[in-house]
Amino acid sequence: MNATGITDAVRADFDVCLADADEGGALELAVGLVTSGVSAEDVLLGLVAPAQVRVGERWESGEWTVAQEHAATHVSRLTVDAVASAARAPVGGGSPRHVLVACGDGEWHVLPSHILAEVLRLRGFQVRSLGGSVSPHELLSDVHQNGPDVVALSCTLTFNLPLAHRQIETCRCAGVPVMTGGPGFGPEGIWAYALGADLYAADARDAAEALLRHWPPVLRGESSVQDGAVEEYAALVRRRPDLLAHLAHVLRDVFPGLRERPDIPNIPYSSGSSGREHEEGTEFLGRLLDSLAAAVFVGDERVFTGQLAFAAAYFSARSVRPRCLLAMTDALADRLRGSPRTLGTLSAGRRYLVTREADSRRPE
Ligand code: B12
Repeated sequence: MNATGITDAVRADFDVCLADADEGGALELAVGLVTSGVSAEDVLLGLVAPAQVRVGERWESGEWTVAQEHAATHVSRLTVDAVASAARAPVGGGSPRHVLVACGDGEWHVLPSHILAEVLRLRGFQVRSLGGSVSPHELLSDVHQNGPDVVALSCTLTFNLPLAHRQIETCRCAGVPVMTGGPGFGPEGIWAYALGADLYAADARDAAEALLRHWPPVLRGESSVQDGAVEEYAALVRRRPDLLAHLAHVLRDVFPGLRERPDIPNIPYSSGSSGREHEEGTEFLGRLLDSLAAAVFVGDERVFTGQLAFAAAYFSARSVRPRCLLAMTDALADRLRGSPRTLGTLSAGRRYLVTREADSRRPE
């Protein structure tokens, strides 16, 4: 039991509801906590949010299928809505504080921003929520139409950072400060500040408290993205189709066995894989390339090594030796000789993979 009154047993029961896609059970449990006096904020942040992290772990480890993850996330989404409406609306006082909540371009992890929006509403903010993958153009037109005091931008995936940069710049050019959050912005929001964000908060509670403390938010961020990095990033984006085709070719030679594995996205083959498998495989390789590009853009190799860590764990959990990732970094380095920042990032990726492989061979 912790200070919120949410016990480990309650958490375990909620996990079972998610595993069984038991909407009724989840709602009864979560709303029951609110009616018995636990704050809605504690239920959202102490029950639903950590349960979603466990959902991700079960998917990553291969224990759950994508369909199970979708069903569980749907139940969490319903729970967030029910908990928010079960809580008493705060009494509004003074002039309204307008927050526009949006997900980064390409970002479909909507639930984190949804939880943030509800927590801010519970704290008395007026919130307008735009949902998943908002383009800079859409964001700007909404900013102009609705005049928020601050934009709260959510990013879960690091490879979306260059796109988040465009949104941050767009809002700041319109004179509206940007608060950022989500694991995509790195440890303690390090990459958010590199992209010029004005504020960062680690979770929805910190976000509400920081805004209340520093109201009204002001423009104070400064982007440290370097021109040379933008040039190399742009080159990687331009060459993406060609690099993807090259990677698919290299990996086919190194790992012909991947074709026979229905449990992992098939690396795109010119023949032998269905359209769907081809699409998934291309997406998988594309994410690695996009992480490389994002790392170069932000100027931090950890954006790339973090994605390699995820990919290696994903393969290991499916009994595939992550050596194909090493083949990939080498193949890319071979093609990208004229790009010093990219080469430096690939070398860091290679070092990470070699160390990981050595560690995994070491007896416990
Ligand atoms: C549900 C889910 C999905 C759902 C999202 C549905 C939805 N409507 O949200 C779907 C199916 C769409 C999805 C897709 C993908 N996902 Co997913 N997903 C998840 C999962 C299981 C839960 C996400 C979540 O709700 N977290 C709970 C929230 C509450 O936590 P949170 O992010 O920490 O949010 C808090 C703070 O960060 C903060 N915060 C968040 N935003 C903001 C904004 C501001 C301004 C502030 C101040 C604070 C703030 O406040 C929140 C509340 O306190 C995670 C696992 C995980 N560890 O999170 C994987 C996870 C994020 N997904 C992952 C992956 C790989 C993908 C895909 C690439 C999978 C694929 N297609 O093969 C795609 C990418 C889609 C895309 N382009 O966006 C990986 C990412 C790993 C990585 N390094 O790349 C994860 C970590 C799973 C894993 N362990 O492997 N996913």
